[in-house]
Amino acid sequence: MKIKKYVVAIIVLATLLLAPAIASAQYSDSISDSTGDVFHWEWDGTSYRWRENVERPDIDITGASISESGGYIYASIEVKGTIRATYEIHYNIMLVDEDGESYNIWYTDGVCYIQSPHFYGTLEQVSGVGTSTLEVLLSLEDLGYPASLEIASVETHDWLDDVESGEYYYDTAGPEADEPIEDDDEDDDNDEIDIDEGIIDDLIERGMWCLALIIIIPIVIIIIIVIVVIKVLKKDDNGGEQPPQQQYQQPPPPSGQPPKQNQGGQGGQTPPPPPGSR
Ligand SMILES: [Ca+2]
Repeated sequence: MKIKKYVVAIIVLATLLLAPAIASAQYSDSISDSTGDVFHWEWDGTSYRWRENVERPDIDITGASISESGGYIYASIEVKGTIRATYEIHYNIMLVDEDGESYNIWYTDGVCYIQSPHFYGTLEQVSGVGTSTLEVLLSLEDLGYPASLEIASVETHDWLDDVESGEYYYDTAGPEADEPIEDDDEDDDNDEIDIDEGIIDDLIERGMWCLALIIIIPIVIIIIIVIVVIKVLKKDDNGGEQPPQQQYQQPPPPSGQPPKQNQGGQGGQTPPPPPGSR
């Protein structure tokens, strides 16, 4: 019987020790993105323009994934072409934890960086240059042991030259990706977006506001005038009547006149009878 009790006690103890590991179950996340959907931004010194759906395979995101196992996070970014280690190109993946905290990881010129609430620095365990998938291994200890992580966004940049040349390529993916433009014009055959379209939209929006103000302002002015006129008319009606206290007020007696005697009061005196009447 004692042996059975010891076995039960060991099982209970082992269960208690393993409970945290069981509670922190493995998790993973992944996103996918279409190909041939790279943006192109261009500046010629006087105006700029976006082009959509441009071919740029080495930064054209096709997917990304993360998975947690054994105290590490494995993260990957997959592109249509090949991962390149050059300073012109950035590969970036943004993760968020259960509290909304961000973990930003980006790779450029052969170095992988991370910026998180708990850690800022470089990551050593990076591979995939020359293949289609960039792979990064992150320690949960460095990340502060978040309970879970999800992919917020994946972005890539290819700066053709320095900033002065005014040209770069850009791709985005993920639920919180910031699309540089939204082209709703289906008649735009060459997928070029001119800056004038934004100005026109802006003018239309401003025009609607102006129209609304043109309608609202006269109505407000008319309401104010009506209120003022009603108040003035009421004031005039009250001014034509004498105040009750002035209309019925007893005028003061003239100076030198004796005060009026009280008729029938005790203070009154009966005049004497004429002589011979007795
Ligand atoms: Ca893509």
